[in-house]
Amino acid sequence: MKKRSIGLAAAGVLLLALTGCAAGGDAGGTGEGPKPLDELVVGFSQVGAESGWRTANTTDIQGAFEDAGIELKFSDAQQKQENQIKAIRSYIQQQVDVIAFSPVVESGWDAVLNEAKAAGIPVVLTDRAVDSADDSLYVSFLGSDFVEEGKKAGEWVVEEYADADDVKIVQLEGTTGAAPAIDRAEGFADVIGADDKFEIVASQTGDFTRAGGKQVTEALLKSNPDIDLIYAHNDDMGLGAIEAIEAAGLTPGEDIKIVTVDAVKDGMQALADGKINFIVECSPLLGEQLVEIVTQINDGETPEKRIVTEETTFTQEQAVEALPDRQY
Ligand code: GYE
Repeated sequence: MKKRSIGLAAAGVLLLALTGCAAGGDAGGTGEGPKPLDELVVGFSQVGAESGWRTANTTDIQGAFEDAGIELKFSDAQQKQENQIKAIRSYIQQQVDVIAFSPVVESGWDAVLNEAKAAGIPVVLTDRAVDSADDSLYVSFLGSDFVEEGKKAGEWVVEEYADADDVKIVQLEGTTGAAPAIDRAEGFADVIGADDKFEIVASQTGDFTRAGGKQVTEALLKSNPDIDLIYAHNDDMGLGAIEAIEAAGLTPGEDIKIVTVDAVKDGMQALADGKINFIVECSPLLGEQLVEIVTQINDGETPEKRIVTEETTFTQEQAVEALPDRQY
C-alpha cells in the first residue's frame, strides 16, 4: 500500500515536470495539453475601425472563431496604442489561452509582451509587425509583406510613366509608425528611386482613413496643383483623395492618377469606374489562418514563425471582372 502511493506520487511529480516543461520551455505551449476547442479562450486586440480593410478583417476573424467554436474576446483600440496595451494586460489578467493582436504601431511593445511571456500566454501577431529585437516575445506573425506591396505599386508607376520625363507624386501615408505605412513607403521608394524623373513632392499621413485622405489631398492640391499621381497607402485614403480632386474640378484617374493598396469593395468599384488606376491587393481574410495557429498552439505544435498572405494586383479591367465575386 505504502509502496503504491509512493509510486503514484512519483508519477505525479513526473507529470508535473512534463507539463511544467511544456509551459516554460516554449512560448507556444499552453502547458496543459490540448483543451477541447469550446474551452479555449482567445483575446484579440484590434487596431480600430479606420478603414474598409479593417472592418472586413474584424468580420472575418470573428466569423472564423465562431465557426471553429472557439471563444474570442474582442476589443477595439480606436487606433491608440495605450488602449491595446490595456486590452493585452486585461487578457493576461483573465488568463486567456492565447493573445492575438494587430499592433497599431511597430514600436513600444516589449514591456507588455514580456508580461504575457512571464504569464506563459502565447502571443500571435496578426496583420502588422512589431520591431522588438526579441522574437521570442511572439509565437507567430501572420500577415502581408508590405514592402512587396509598395514595390508592386512602384512597378506599375514605372511602367505607366515609361515615356514621361517628369512625374510629380504625392504620397498619402498610413498611420505614422505603423508597419504598413513604413514598409509601403520603403518598397515604393526603392522602385521609383531608380529613376530621378520621379519626384515625391509631398508625403503626409492620412491615418488610413477616408476623411484623412480627403483633408490632406485638399491641402496638398493647393500647394501642388500640377501633381501627376497620388500613391495612397490604402483604398480609403485614395477614396478620400477622389472626393478632394473632384471638388477641385479635376478628374480623378485622368488629370491625377491614383494607385492604392487593399482592394476592398469600394476601392475596387472606384477602380472599375476609372477613378483609381491600379490597386495592389492586401487581404484582410486572416481569420481561418489565425484559428489554425491557435489550434496548433493548443495541440502543443509550433506554428510557423512567419506566415505571409498571398495577394495579387488589379488593373481597371481586372476590377470590372473581379467585382461581382468580391467578398469584402
Ligand atoms: O492596408 C489599411 C488598414 O494593417 C494591412 O490597415 C493593414 C492596413 C490596411 O487600415 O486599410
